[in-house]
Amino acid sequence: MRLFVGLDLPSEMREPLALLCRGLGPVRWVPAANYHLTLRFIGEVAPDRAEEVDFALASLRVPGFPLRLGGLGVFERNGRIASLWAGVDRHPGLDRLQAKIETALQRAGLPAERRRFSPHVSLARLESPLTPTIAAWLQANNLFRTPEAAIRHFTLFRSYLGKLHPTYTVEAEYALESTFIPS
Ligand code: 3AM
Repeated sequence: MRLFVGLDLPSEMREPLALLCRGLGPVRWVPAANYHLTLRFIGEVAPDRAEEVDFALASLRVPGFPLRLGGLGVFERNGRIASLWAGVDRHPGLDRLQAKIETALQRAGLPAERRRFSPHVSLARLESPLTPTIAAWLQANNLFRTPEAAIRHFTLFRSYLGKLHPTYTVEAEYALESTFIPS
């Protein structure tokens, strides 16, 4: 099974994100139901390894924290834009959660993640040079910000690859501690 750990976005963030996703011609917009913030991509694992992952994640004790999305950006691959995303305000609570997940998964036997944590919410996938239309979209929406929302749990998602979009299902949810790190 193909797994990743992430945040299921609070409902008050989904609508403002969905409103951004128009006006760019032939790009593959991420369906609103798929919006998430990846904390750790795991990839294909056997069911017994998935159980160990679940056990490791369930043992974490991490406080809740506020999350706010803001700004837009792009990831490039081979000189072309591969995705458009909404940025995330950095917060010590988010960084602590990501670091604890990484440590727990390594202890459970997964190889270390080599890529630096770069929190974002993917909005579109494409394969295109930076066209004037994309540049204008980035500029027009760059002041985008969502309201702040309290994060009280994180999620182990299962991903089923599809022709156009993957489908994500919730394998498990893990409550954060009731203590809360304020903004
Ligand atoms: O959170 P986003 O949507 O940016 O692109 C995949 C998606 O990213 C990414 O994991 C998230 C949940 O599927 N992903 C897919 N394959 C990956 C890989 N081999 C990967 N991330 C790292 N390594």
